[in-house]
Amino acid sequence: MLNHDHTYFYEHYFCDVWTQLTRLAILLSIIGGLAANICGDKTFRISPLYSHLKPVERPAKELNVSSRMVCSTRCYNDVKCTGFFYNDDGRCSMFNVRFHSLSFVNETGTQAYDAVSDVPSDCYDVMLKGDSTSAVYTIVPRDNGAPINVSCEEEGWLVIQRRTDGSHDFYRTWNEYRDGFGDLNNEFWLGNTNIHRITSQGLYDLRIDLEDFEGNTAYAMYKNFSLASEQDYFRLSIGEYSGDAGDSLGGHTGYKFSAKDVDVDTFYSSCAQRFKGAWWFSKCHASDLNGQYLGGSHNTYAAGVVWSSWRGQYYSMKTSVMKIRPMKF
Ligand SMILES: [Ca+2]
Repeated sequence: MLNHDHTYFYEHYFCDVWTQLTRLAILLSIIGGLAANICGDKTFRISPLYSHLKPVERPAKELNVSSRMVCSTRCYNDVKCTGFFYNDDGRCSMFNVRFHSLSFVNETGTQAYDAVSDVPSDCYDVMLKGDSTSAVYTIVPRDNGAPINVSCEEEGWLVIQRRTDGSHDFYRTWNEYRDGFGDLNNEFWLGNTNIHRITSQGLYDLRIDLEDFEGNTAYAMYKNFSLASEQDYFRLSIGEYSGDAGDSLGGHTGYKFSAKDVDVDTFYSSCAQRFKGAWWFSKCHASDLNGQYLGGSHNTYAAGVVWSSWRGQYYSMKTSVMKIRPMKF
């Protein structure tokens, strides 16, 4: 998990000087008929996911500088710079794209500093802005489409599904799963289109937290989670598993999403109808966290809120939370 001990590196460089320069710039812009905002209110914070890593992609600019401060000043003064990587040996790598669209390799002594964006594109941005509490926030994905209200949890996690008490019916139609339903403060599905939009803007981890009725908990993590578009039936893509709940989702990668009125599974009849759920069914499933809320042990094979590698096919979870965050390398 992330280290909470360090304080965020938080800078407003030469703002007094820049405020005056900005006034001059705005004046010149007005005279010149330009609309450029030369001095924004750019601040940098440590990106906790990216320490001792460097991007594989080439930086927009790479400099040798005398200190981290000089590196941040150079990024601050560059309108396009959205963040930088500074290595203790003096290398300053400036980037014009958000870090979670990059791939990384290990490099000792490097730390990432992300420019805090005014409009968060996920809960990790919300956290970098300084809003660390679990609550509902409005984000705008980087496709600049419609804003989305999302439930954020600590450490930058964005919740895409939650079951807690069986208060909401999850036996729903394709369109309901596409658009999302439920209560963001309790039980809900965020919506396949929303999940597709968010996971299309970078590389994301998926974390699944489970709790049974005996008070035991377990989790599963997957690298590189994304959903395809509706044209491709929100096909599931996930990478490497880790955790202690066992891997009950890896076998579903590459499969399309099926709901009670859209059967695109590989079973001779409808898995969604048979088990009253909605999932990336094959013939049918090792997991179905959108199954019926049956409240613990039961007698119907594969029914319920299922994660078979942890509690088997005859057990329905008390709590299920599925959440995503920019990928930790
Ligand atoms: Ca079928």
